[in-house]
Amino acid sequence: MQKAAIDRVKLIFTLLDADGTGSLEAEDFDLMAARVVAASPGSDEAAKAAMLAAFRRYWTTLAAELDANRDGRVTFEEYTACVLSPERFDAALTDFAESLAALGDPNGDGLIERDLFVALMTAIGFERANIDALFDAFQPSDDDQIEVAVWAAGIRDYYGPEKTGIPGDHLVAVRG
Ligand SMILES: [Ca+2]
Ligand SMILES: [Ca+2]
Repeated sequence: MQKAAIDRVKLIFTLLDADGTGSLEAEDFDLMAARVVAASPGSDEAAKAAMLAAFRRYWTTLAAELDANRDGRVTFEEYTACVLSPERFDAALTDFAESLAALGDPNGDGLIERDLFVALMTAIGFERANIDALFDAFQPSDDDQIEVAVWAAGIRDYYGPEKTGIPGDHLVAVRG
């Protein structure tokens, strides 16, 4: 696994541990889903329900595949298996990426405005400067919007062990 992928995985593990216990549990994913939904007041109930369901499904899949000792929590050592063999998580990762991306597009026009993108990513825990750098890397249009499909693909790439020099690396980069 490339260093870039390891750095991305370390960062996302730290953010996914929303309650700071040092490992991932079901509570982390409910907490994160609640934060993201609270940051998206423009989304309708169906979109919010889909987001909650996507976070829970993500946790269920992670736990089923990665909680090797079945103690109800996934440690960092257990978590790294998902980037070592991403093919095992293909369906769950696609669902998660598409649900998160869709939440940024409450009016369903296939585009995401920067303000909402920042709100969502801030809720997950990323830093503002890194969020803006990521948004810019997705090549926003003249009216400062990115395509939902581009973001969904970017989320998937983030977990790709062989990926380097991708937009998602901006989330890891030191600010300055
Ligand atoms: Ca936790
Ligand atoms: Ca475990």
